[in-house]
Amino acid sequence: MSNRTFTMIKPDAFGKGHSGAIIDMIIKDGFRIVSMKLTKLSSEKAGEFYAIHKARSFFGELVDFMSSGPVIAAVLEKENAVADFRKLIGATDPAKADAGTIRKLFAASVGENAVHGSDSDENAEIESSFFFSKLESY
Ligand code: 3AN
Repeated sequence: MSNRTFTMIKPDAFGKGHSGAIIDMIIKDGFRIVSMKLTKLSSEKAGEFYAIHKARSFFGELVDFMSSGPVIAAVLEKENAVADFRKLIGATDPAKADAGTIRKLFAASVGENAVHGSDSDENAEIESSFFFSKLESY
């Protein structure tokens, strides 16, 4: 899935009412929304999504947080999507994120950091399939 990435607006940003502003930034940065949905992860599903972090000390905290409220999942399209989107969201730790990035503007901490962005084309595809069984393009 070249030129596509996967994102989630996390429960902190959704709960604080930042979803509209974040989606606006994504569109204005030139991404096309291929698919999008509002959903809520069970702790089981959140654990599955973040299975790669299972051994990390923050895993339990991450699963609890990601299943604490609704998320907006989306597949986005743009040339160089994965890298460009990581640039738009900024560093994992909002304190280290560049000015004008989504995490700098809307994230509170490294744990509650407003948005997810895939870190490779391969993971973008795996993560998209986790939420969308069939991708329809409009
Ligand atoms: P990114 O989301 O920028 O790719 P990763 O892959 O290192 O960052 O971490 C995945 C998620 O795990 C982060 N988005 C964050 O929510 C959470 N996380 C990472 N480090 C910590 C930490 N030290 N404490 C709590 N949560 C963390």
